[in-house]
Amino acid sequence: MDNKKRKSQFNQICKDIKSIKIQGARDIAKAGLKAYNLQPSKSSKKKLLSLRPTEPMLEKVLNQTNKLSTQEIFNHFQEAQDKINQNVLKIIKNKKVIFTHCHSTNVTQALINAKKKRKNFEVYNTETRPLYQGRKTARELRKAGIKVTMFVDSALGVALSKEQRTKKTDIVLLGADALTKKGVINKIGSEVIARIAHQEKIPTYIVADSWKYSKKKIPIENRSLNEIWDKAPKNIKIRNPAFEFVDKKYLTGIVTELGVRSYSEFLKSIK
Ligand code: RUB
Repeated sequence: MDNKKRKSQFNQICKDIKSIKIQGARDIAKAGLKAYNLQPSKSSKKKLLSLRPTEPMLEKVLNQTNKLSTQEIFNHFQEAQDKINQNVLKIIKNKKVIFTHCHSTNVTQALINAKKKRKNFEVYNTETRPLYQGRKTARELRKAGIKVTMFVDSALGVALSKEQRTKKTDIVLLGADALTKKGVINKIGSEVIARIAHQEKIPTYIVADSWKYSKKKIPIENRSLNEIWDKAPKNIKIRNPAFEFVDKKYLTGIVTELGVRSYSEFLKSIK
């Protein structure tokens, strides 16, 4: 492939990551690596890391290109997912209603696997404004034959609360962009979900590849205001944080390729 073509493919991947056509930590890391291989340089790395600043797994992957081949890194993703799928089966044994948010490949693949293994459950999910990643989740799960009920984000209390007329949510499964010492970072809305679930005594688990762990301080990405209100009147302030921090105190545990652990046990196991 000539240089011009490589450059244009690199730019296209960057565009797709920025616009969230490619989204979710795992697919961002995979696509980022593919782009880096087209133009391996310091400036490519800098550019890729600037696209979605809340993605430590992308950084980890790019930092490992001198030690591991692309195939070995891709193998890790697949092997981790296979183990995660097995481990998720252990926690959703008799759970009937599973709640999830946004679109996480680690979560959706585990649910699709559970369906294949003939687990009987249905999923409640959020639409995930402003970019509606919940639709992607709903489509994928429905295609796999899983019953899905989608809620507007502001109805997540209804979806989680026992007192409401919906069926009781039995378990919450959330993905993660970053796993840190104090808790995790995931799509905006995750903290309030985990907090309500905690209050309602609904077990909440993070489902994630352990490569998302980082010791660094992770910045929270703020996205374009046009995603919320295109051509908004000038004197209205809008904020569009893409992610938020979820304190480990709200989490029942974390499911990674290393097993099902409490969050503190997980931290010990990756040290
Ligand atoms: C996606 C999101 C996902 C995590 C984990 O946010 O918050 O829960 O990235 O995803 P966005 P995965 O749509 O803004 O990228 O399990 O696919 O790694």
